[in-house]
Amino acid sequence: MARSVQTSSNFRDALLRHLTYTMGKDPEHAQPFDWRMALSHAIRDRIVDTWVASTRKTYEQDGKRVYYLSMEFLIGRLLEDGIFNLDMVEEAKEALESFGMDMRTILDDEPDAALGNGGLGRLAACFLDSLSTIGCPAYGYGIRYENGLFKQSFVDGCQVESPETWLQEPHPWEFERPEVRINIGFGGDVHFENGKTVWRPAEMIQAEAFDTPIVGWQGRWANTLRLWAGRAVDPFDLDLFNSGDFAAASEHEALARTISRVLYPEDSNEAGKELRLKQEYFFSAASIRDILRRFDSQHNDLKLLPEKIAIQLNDTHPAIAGPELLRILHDERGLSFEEALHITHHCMNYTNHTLLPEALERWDERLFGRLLPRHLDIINRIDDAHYKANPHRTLSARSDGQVKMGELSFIMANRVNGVSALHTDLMKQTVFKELNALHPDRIVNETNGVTPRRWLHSCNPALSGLITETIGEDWIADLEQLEKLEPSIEDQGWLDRFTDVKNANKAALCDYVAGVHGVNLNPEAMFDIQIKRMHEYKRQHLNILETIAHWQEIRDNPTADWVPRVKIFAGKAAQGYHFAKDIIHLINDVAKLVNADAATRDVLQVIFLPNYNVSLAERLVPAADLSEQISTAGKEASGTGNMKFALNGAPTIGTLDGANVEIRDHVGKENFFLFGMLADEVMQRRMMHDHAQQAINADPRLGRALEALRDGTFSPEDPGRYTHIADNLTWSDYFLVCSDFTDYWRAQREVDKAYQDRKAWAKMAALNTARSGWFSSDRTIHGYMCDIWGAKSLIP
Ligand code: GL2
Repeated sequence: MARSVQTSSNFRDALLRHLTYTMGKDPEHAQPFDWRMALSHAIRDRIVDTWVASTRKTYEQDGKRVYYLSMEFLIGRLLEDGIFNLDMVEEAKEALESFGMDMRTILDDEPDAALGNGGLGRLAACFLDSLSTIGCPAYGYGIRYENGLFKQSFVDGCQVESPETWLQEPHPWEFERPEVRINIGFGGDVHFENGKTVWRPAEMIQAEAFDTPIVGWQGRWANTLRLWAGRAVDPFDLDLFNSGDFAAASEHEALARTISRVLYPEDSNEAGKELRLKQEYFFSAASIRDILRRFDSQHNDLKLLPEKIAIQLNDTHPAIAGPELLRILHDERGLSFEEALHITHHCMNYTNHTLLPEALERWDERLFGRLLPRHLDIINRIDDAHYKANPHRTLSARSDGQVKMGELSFIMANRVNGVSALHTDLMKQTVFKELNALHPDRIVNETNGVTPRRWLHSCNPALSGLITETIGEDWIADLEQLEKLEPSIEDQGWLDRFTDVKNANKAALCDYVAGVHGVNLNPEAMFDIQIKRMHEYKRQHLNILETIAHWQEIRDNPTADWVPRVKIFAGKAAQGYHFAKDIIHLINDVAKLVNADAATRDVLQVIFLPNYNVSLAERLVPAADLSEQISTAGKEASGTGNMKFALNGAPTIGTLDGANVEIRDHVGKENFFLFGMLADEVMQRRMMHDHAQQAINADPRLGRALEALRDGTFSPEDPGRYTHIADNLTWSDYFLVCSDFTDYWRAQREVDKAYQDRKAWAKMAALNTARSGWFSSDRTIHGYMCDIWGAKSLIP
């Protein structure tokens, strides 16, 4: 006891010291921003102690290091994460309160670091947390985008984008490393000189490192997230300046900075843009140089590389790291091509995150050759070597004038993994069918997971508290212990407390929505939530069509015993994805009409919350009653939102797609609302030319809902606004919204029925929590360490 009072007063001193000497403010005049910065620095100091010790230990033990290369790290806010991981919640709160400050206000002042689009980037952030919790020596490498994912707002129901500016205020978590600057070349030509191949780039951009420490649970280990920023090699031309051409004088700097300026906002969908390829090479090449420099500081035999390092390519975005490592080993370090290829192959691994054909990166070889002429030669040689061993044209990383990054990654990698059992199987059957036949042991599965620290302990403190009181706190780093909750679920008193937690979380969400958006939600209603990127394959339009049909039915019979629901949506659409933006507009228009309808508003409300990000997810997930995971089977590689909801006690309504399959296996089929076609049925159904019309003819509810889109019910001021959506669904419907509608409707009515029995529902919700322990990213990372990296924890 005495010790905790002591630490607490020490921490108060630390906070005051940073407020005074780091921020130069007196408590009397300090603003929330000043307090946040002071608190962040005080917390950071503690993290740095662990960080330094972890780095030292890695050098001493010469452990294998894991390098996670990713274009995206959707880390969100860091202060709350740091406080929770250091187990300093009470100390921080008390220290702030002693100055009359409220911790929630201070935590909410931090901008989200939105350096990612969605699941892929958030998975990378969960992995960093797990790597540090487990104590596996690891570095995340990525890009320090000045502008993260755009901010979304609505004007008359339409999505409007504005730049996200998280770096406008000082960012307290990073350490600039001006001594780590690496020149990265582009373009130019390739010469053969004195028996050696030499690439002379035409343009150089400098990559400067910024490090953020990532601390694991209980502050036992901390790894580094190293992000690269673009800088000019010669930032300023004094001659031009003196001659009066001020703009041209800084042009180099401006051009170099564009490389780390913005995150490309396409999710699962890449266009062959030159700047994107430059970004990919920029951060991959800087990372490879850095990895080799660290290796060289401890070793002098390159053959040891595969024993000492494992590189994970997060999708194909960093795939060029393979040819780059090979180039350095062969051209600069003098290894034979075969030896360089052998070493590279044993260091590289590749995670595939999507089977969508438009998302499998391909580059026009003229563009590629213009930017990276030597790499194109090397890819040809890699391809030739592979072809010699396995003469089969379709396996090539180059064909039809394109460089195919998926095939290249597969050929280069020692292990290739999918992100859920179904996705991995489909990978073997479809995109990598032939390559898998040649290398049958290369593909492995590592089903995704989420960090329980952020996605339960910190975002849902009331539930975390109840769990800890029931089974102790070891579950936080060993999530499968949640199964120990099962006996308590049989106890009505305990179940009532579980329900109280959910109700309190819903009430908090209602307060937030009322305060920020001026909309009063009915806290008694079922909170039915679909939050994720907007995409046709995720089928937000299936959800809103069913909502429309349900609304029509309620209007037909307003006095029936309807189960009140609040339908909550959130998610961003890529700027150029017009159809997805029209679906947002439609949902907002439906919300406007339905929420104003006196005949239905007590039992049905619809809301689309703007600017979905990690922080909003942290509010929504704990307050959900029902999780919507309704993608066309075979299209969602895994999903991770589905895991967060189940963990926080929201049963899923979903298709057998991605990790839903494994979630249902774990929570039990009686605790999951299944509907829809299976992946192979989807493929077959698509062969029928009139699948949509057949479905419409068979279900008058669907026909009526589509008719409401056509007749301008939701857009009387512009009656034709949604005709194209109705037409698309009637005449094309690639994602089979119509074909799955009737079964979705059936499953929704089953949900209604189940929700009416509140005790049974509470049990179902609690079983979802108790049985979701397997979906921890700690389990996933243990899988990578064992099956892919051969890496070990350095925490004793
Ligand atoms: C994604 C998949 O679409 C998603 O299903 C998966 O959960 C994540 C993480 O593995 O990866 N692939 C992809 O390109 N994005 C994803 O979110 N953007």
